[in-house]
Amino acid sequence: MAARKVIITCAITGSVHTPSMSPYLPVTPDEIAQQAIEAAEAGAAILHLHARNPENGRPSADPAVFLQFLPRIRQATDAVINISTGGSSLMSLDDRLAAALTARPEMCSLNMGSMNFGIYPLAKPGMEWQHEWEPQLLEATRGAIFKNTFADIEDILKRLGEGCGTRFEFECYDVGHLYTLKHFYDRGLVKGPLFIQFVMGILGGIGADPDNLIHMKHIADKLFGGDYRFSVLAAGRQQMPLATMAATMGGHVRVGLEDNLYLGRGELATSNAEQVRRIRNILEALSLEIATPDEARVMLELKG
Ligand code: KMH
Ligand code: ZN
Repeated sequence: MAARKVIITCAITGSVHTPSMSPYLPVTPDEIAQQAIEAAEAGAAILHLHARNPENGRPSADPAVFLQFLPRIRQATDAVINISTGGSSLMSLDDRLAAALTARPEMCSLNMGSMNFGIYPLAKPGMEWQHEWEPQLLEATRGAIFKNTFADIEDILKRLGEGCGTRFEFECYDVGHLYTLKHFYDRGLVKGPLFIQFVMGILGGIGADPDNLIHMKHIADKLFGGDYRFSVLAAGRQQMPLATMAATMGGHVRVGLEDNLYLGRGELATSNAEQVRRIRNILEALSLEIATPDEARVMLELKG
């Protein structure tokens, strides 16, 4: 029997971490392109991308900034491009969709519910900030809602799914989000095979705990039967343990500096590729094979 292939997604920069937290967080278009290309060379089949203001590293939704790195990545790799529609909890929905509507990628993230998204505890006492916006942004998440209403989700499905042929990384931060996804599946607005990202360890969502992963998969099996694939991202230090567990349960994995700045306890990852190599080594040690971008396209029925 052919070996099962595991899809590695790498989330390159995100909008959670800030430049003062790690000198290795890519922020300029050059840095984002270079780290994305290296992550693909290391084995990432899917690159999940956000942009940042090149001047100060603040999360940006500006399509012009995305267009400074997307063509370089597309030219240098055949990785699946996945553009965030989550942006950050402080951006409007129109802003969050602008880059994806311009670039019309094969894949976009789609966040399956409104929630608190607390990153303010990342501001540790005594931290030295390079930019005033960093502590201000973290503090603002204390009073913000990450808004993804039923209407917002339907809007994204219509504009990007129907309009551009984009398929989705369905980001499910709790069990209830699986039922929301099932609602859209039953209405025929989303089609299998679904690619469900179990997002674990965000303050406001389900905890990064093995029991929760087992439960999420159990409910997804019940709701979607064989018509879905799952991947796991765990924020912070549970990133590698839960990714490993996901792969041994038949799933796929997401790593990257968007989700965790570290390689191990007290050791900053010096690049996204370093995390990709780490999970790849673990998977290969378990006799699991890594999916190429084209194999991921077949498994997830992407437009290519
Ligand atoms: N930052 C992650 C926890 C998105 O970009 O749409 C979730 C995420 C959301 O990747
Ligand atoms: Zn993201």
